[in-house]
Amino acid sequence: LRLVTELRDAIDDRAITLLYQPIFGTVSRTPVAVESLARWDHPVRGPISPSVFVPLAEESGLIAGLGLLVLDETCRQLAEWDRLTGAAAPPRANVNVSALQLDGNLPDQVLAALQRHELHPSRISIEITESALMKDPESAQKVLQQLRDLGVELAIDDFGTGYSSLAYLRHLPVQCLKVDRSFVAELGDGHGEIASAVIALARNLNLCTVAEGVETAEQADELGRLGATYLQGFNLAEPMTGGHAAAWFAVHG
Ligand code: G
Ligand code: G
Ligand code: MN
Ligand code: NA
Repeated sequence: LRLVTELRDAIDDRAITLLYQPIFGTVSRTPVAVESLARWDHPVRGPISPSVFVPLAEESGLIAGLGLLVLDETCRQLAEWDRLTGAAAPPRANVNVSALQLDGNLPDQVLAALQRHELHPSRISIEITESALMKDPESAQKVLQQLRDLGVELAIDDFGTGYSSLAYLRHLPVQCLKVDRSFVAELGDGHGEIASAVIALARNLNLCTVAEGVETAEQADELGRLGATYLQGFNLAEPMTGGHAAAWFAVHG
């Protein structure tokens, strides 16, 4: 209970910060996007993982505020990078949203954040977990279509770990599947079956793929052979602060 109060204060004080992990074109090996990842460095308890505080926020009614903070801060950071670097092809940002954010307010919130920071909607991609989509598929589909109509990209996170019907995929206005890192980890053990099947499925549906959790050069090479569109993982780049990312993109972008 005390942690909930502290989380509420942390959200109000913007003490929840974001790290940004680059996402690379598999063929070009150049960064094209980042995923924004929430962090809470508690003054006494130390770092608390989002796999702890996101569910806590969901249970305690704080997820709306946390979600707004993440959206606004990501857009603010994109606009700042644009001012600093003036890059011809500035990075896009993937934002994770919780199942509980997937309601009729989300499209307005995304649009407001984009407008506040004068960003084109194509700069943002919304990551939704497969399990969030399957909680209430009809209403999820409505919200996804509204987001898509705004011009933001949509990706299914942790793909393959939930239980979505494959047939249902065709009716969702998503552009990209994120191959769960558990399937990427298996590549090293000579078990590429699931990663291979997800990538092939995505290609047949004209969807792009982001392979997550790429930790070795061998995995990256194998994912290249399998035809993954994008790579993300510690082997290519770790999550970094917004300030560090500006310098990093100046060198690698
Ligand atoms: O960054 P890390 O591996 O610790 O993230 C753990 C989990 O928390 C992942 O499932 C990730 O998707 C989730 N997560 C990280 N940042 C956010 C966020 O801003 N919003 C939501 N809803 N989930 C997040
Ligand atoms: O569930 P989601 O895909 O949003 O989770 C993203 C999380 O994965 C981030 O919190 C990030 O810290 C973590 N991550 C990023 N790259 C790697 C990696 O190469 N290996 C592992 N184990 N985790 C990673
Ligand atoms: Mn994600
Ligand atoms: Na994921």
